This record gives sequence, structure tokens and C-alpha cells, in this order.
Amino acid sequence: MSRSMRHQRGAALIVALLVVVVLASLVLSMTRQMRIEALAARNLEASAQARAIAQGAAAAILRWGEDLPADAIAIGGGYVWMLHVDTTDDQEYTWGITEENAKLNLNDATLEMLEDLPGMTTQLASSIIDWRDTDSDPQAEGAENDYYTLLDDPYPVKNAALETIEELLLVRGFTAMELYGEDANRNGILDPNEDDGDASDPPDNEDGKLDLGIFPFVTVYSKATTAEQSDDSTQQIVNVNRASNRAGDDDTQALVDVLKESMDEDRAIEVAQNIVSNRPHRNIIDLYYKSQMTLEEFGAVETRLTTTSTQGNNAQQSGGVININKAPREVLITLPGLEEADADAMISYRAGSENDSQDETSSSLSSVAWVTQVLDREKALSIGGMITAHSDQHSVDLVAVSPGGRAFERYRLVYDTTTAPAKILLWQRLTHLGWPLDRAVLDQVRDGATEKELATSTDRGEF
Ligand SMILES: [Ca+2]
Ligand SMILES: [Ca+2]
Ligand SMILES: [Ca+2]
Ligand SMILES: [Ca+2]
Repeated sequence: MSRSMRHQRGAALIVALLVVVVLASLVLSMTRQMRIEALAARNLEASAQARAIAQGAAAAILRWGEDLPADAIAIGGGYVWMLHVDTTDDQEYTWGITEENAKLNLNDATLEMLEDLPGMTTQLASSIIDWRDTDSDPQAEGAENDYYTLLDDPYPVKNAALETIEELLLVRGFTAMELYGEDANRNGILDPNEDDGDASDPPDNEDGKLDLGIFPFVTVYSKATTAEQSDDSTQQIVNVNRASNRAGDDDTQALVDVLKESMDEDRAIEVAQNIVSNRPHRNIIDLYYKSQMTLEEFGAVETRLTTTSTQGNNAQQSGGVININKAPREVLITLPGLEEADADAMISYRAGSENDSQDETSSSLSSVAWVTQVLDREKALSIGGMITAHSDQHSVDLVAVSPGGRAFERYRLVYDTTTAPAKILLWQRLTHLGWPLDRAVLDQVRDGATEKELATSTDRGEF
């Protein structure tokens, strides 16, 4: 064999070896790619499962209303939690639906009410007013087009009602800090990164307390219930202020008929006379005082009586009213004329009533008139037109985990129960905020924990 032939064979061997190496690495990388793709497909599938589980839970929530189990709910092989932000506790997780009218409505609140929210300034509050009012004349400390059109990325002032809370980020002065405070993942819990200063996002003041911003205290979804929207359209709602010129006319009879459903006829006639002879009634609290009903009597008929026209010609009354049974202290304080001591007195009365009676319908909280037990007459009258004891708009923060805990999804759902079926007003994905519950919970799901093992409370209904 010649030297050159040996050389050729050697070269061929090297080429062959190279081909083998290249092929092998190609196969390896293909295998890896396939594995990654398979993994991605499984993750995608798990995310889809989590989303389907959240949708299933949402459907059940719309159907079941408030009769819902709390804590981990087993559904479709995975789990759902209804995360609730308890504005008085930043350590313990709480579960359940949230009444949207327990918050201040950004579209109806006056400048003074907005200013009373946590962390608000006159400038911020004025900017909200200018953002939503139809004119282009700035408030003393507000901002209209003169401000927005001079921004680096200019946009016009809206001059119309806010449609989402997040829209506040377009209003002068509002950043994520004003909106969400230190609660970057919006779970109501003081997480380690929310109490470490600038060491990790978000920036915070390291004071061991969670600043919630204004997000948990504001809404754009609450609406006053009008006659047309009542839960049961067959139930008549009587306007106690409707002028009556004739003796024994129909609206007085209608009043007696409604009252008779919960009291005897003599008492119904007596109360109806009190109501008719003391017209007009400024608001529901004025009506309570003048009717001389007891708290219990009033609680039974309150939702059947109104002091305003139900024809929707009164714009002031079409907006949000505040649910005084559920509103946190920060929201109660925004009610006109109320001071911190009043809000505290209301909260302790509320807590006492809730302990007295498990059944809300039989407790004094079934009527807004309970505020007359806590506030003086003048204060009670001043808030009478802005309060309610009932809710039709609710929100729920759904955390859904796929079977085996491979993926999770998080959604914020706002819905209105004045229609049947209930109407979804918002379905917002919050998965990007990260896993909002204790990390151990996810590990438990991955380890195959049962619903019972995941539950931290035992008194739960069937789902
Ligand atoms: Ca304006
Ligand atoms: Ca948090
Ligand atoms: Ca931080
Ligand atoms: Ca803090």
C-alpha cells in the first residue's frame, strides 16, 4: 500500500468519523428538541387544563352565588381557590367573593370622597375628576388636555367614565405604586419581596406592613339597584315620594299592600300614613325615621321601597352606592361627614351583629337603618342616599391549578347578578403576577394532596 493510499484511507476514516459525530450530535439535539417540545406541549396542555378548571369554577360561581365553599375546591382533577384580599390582615390568606359595592366607585365619588382614600392627594383626586368629567376645564389641581397632549407619548384626556381600574394608570400622577402599593402580586399578603426595601421588586418601605394602594378600595362596577333591576321582577317596588292627590289612591294602597306582607293590616295602615303625611323623603334613612318603623319592620320592607324615581331620569342615583355591611374602614371614611371614630363604631356594631346572628336576613344588618343605632341623626341622614345593605356586582380572584400541579392560571372575574343568568363584566388574566398562594400549597398539589389535606378550614359545603 502506497503512502498516498494510506493517507487517503486515513482521511476517509476521519471523514466517516466526523459524519458519525455530526449525525450523533444531530440525533442528540433532535432528541433534546423533541423532549423540549414534548415538555412544552405538556405545559401548554396543563395551562389549558388550568384555564378550563377556572372557567368551570366561574360557571359554578355564577350559578351558585354566595353559597360557595371556601378554601381549596376540587374540580376537574385540579384545584381552584377564590383568593380574597382582607384589607385588615396582611398575614393570613382569606377566601371568597368580594362585593364590588363595598368599594368606592371612581365614576361617582366626589372630589372630597376620593381625597379620603389611602395615599390620595388633592392633585391625584382632581386628576381623576378631570379625566372622567366631560368638560376640558381643569380643576384647581387637576389635569386636562393641556397636560396629556404635552407628554412625550401624548394621548387625549378621556372626558368619560372609567371602564377599568387599571385605566387610572393613564391619569396624571398614577403609577403602579399609587394603584397597587407594595402588594405587587395583589394577594393581600405581605410577601418577602414586598418587605425588603429595594433589594427586590417592588420597592417598599420595609415597615413590616403591607401598603395596598387604592386598588382594593375602588371600583367602576357598582350600580344602585333600581326597580327594573330587582332580583325578582314580579316584586313591586313602591316609590314612597310619588305625589298623591286623591284620597285612597293606588300608590298609597300599593304601599299598604307591600307593608302588609310583613306586618298586620292595622300596623301597615299606620306606617303608610306616617310615610304619606311626611313626604317628601330625602333618602332611605329619612324614610326610616319618618315611618317610625322598628329596625326589624324596616329590614323586612326596605328593598321594596324607594325614595327616587325608578325611571332612570336621575343620573345621581344610577351610580354606585356603598355597601355599609361589607365596606372596609378605608371606604366607610369616604362617606360624607363621617370621621374615623364613626367608621370604627360602624365596624364594631357590624362585628357584633354578625356574631349575634349567623343568618344575615334575620340580623339587623339586613337593612341600612342600623346606622341610626351608631351615628347621630344628622350624620345618618347625610349618608342615607349613598348606602345599601345589598350587592349585585361581585368580583372573584380565581387561582386554578391543573391536575398534578404542572400549571396554574389566575383570573379576576367581575360579574353582575341583576340579570339571569349573571353577566360577566370582566374576565382578566392575572397569571403573569406569579403564584399568589403559599409555595407549599403548590408542592402539596404536586405531591398528590387531597382536597381535605389542602383545606385549612373544615366547614365547607359540597361543590
Ligand atoms: Ca375633563
Ligand atoms: Ca403580596
Ligand atoms: Ca422590595
Ligand atoms: Ca410596607
